[in-house]
Amino acid sequence: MKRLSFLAALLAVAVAVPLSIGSSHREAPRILKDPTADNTDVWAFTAADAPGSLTVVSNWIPLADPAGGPNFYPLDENARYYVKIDNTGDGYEDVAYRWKFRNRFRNPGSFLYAAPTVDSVKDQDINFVQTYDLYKETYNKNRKLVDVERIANDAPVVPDNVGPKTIPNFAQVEAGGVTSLKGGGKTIVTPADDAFFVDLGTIFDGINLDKPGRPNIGLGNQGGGKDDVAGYNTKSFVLQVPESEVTRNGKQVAGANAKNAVIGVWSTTERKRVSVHGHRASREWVQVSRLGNPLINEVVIPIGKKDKFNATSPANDAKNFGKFALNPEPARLLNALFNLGVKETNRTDIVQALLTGVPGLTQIGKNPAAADTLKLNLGVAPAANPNRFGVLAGDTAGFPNGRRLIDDVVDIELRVIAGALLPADQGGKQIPLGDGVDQNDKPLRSAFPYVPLANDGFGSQIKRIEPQHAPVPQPPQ
Ligand SMILES: [Ca+2]
Ligand SMILES: [Ca+2]
Ligand SMILES: [Ca+2]
Repeated sequence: MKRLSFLAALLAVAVAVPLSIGSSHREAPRILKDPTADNTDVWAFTAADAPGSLTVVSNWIPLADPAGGPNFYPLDENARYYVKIDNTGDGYEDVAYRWKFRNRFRNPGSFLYAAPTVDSVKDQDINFVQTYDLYKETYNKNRKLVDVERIANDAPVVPDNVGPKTIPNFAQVEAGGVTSLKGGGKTIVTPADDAFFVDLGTIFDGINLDKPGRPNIGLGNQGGGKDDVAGYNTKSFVLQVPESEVTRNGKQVAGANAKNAVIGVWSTTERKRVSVHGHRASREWVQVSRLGNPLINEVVIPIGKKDKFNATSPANDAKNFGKFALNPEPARLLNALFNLGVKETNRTDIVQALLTGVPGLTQIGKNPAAADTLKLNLGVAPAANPNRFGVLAGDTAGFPNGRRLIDDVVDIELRVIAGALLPADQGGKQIPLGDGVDQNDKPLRSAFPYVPLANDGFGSQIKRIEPQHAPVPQPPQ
């Protein structure tokens, strides 16, 4: 048991460090210094109340303590925030949605973010005012930008949830931030409770390994985990557009087998790089962060390649990172720790599930690129009774067919790495791995914007640990 404890500690460190906190929160050396540009999770699904539309939730700014005043968590006027869609299977965007923010203070003479009481999203008591334009970009098959259309103009960002004295009815204020889009659909940019849930601290450490009489495979599927993201907010960009806005032929999707049914979704952030040649400065937009499937840059891409991952296109993933998906480090770690006999090499099942797509379900076209985009079949109807294990549990409306807010991607990916998708004669195993956290800490909502309501600053549950000072040594009497 001693050896197991040592290995458990080793694995906890090995996994927890790159995982950091969240699906993609502070995951790479450069982006962790730039939280306003750091995208943390993407969800894409067909909402039960919007069956003919694509719904995307994309979060930026990790681990926002709700009490983080006086400035809270503005989005950056100098960054480009994108949700991108590939509908041809080459890993390049065909449609992209870009948010452009503007900030101002109504009263620069005050230190308050907002004064009591704020009753609407356009209330004059909001001091820090943030608005945005949303642009839809369209690319042709040669990857040339052929159209840019502004589909929302000067829309309000929902203010951060300061507390009940300043904002007595946050839900009402938030509702005013829902903005209709030219071409159909709607969007909102709002603070929200982070819908990602994971037990990091004890993911492999508090999993009943030492319980007498149990084989070493009851790995965390017994519940009892601690959600390390609980209580934190993030900024949620929620976008809901008619399917015809994003499909390759510009038409609604007739069914799961339709040729236009599957799309790949991811988010990116761009910043301007300034180069000075002689006395002339030139500026170009460069990508500083990206995210498709959860946990790829955290646990599949090694630390030395994480910045490169953030800067590159999904179209080049096979060339740049294919070997890391084929031979995933977590498989080796699971074996080192638990001696599970997990297949460590040539994991074409993982490449298929996450990168090329599952044939007949999430594969785009006949010969798609191995690209880290979140593949969604828009023709699959929402499940009447969604299962947090998604496709692994036979619920084909869930991850890795898109990703719903309820999907337990930590447990799913652990089980896939352990061999859940492999045939038995190729090392297939159904091992009940998990982190013991089965759902978000705050309730999801059944209607737009679906994400859990933002935690308020006054009532923040984030525990602060004060530095412990050793007692000052006293001279001997
Ligand atoms: Ca494409
Ligand atoms: Ca949460
Ligand atoms: Ca879980």
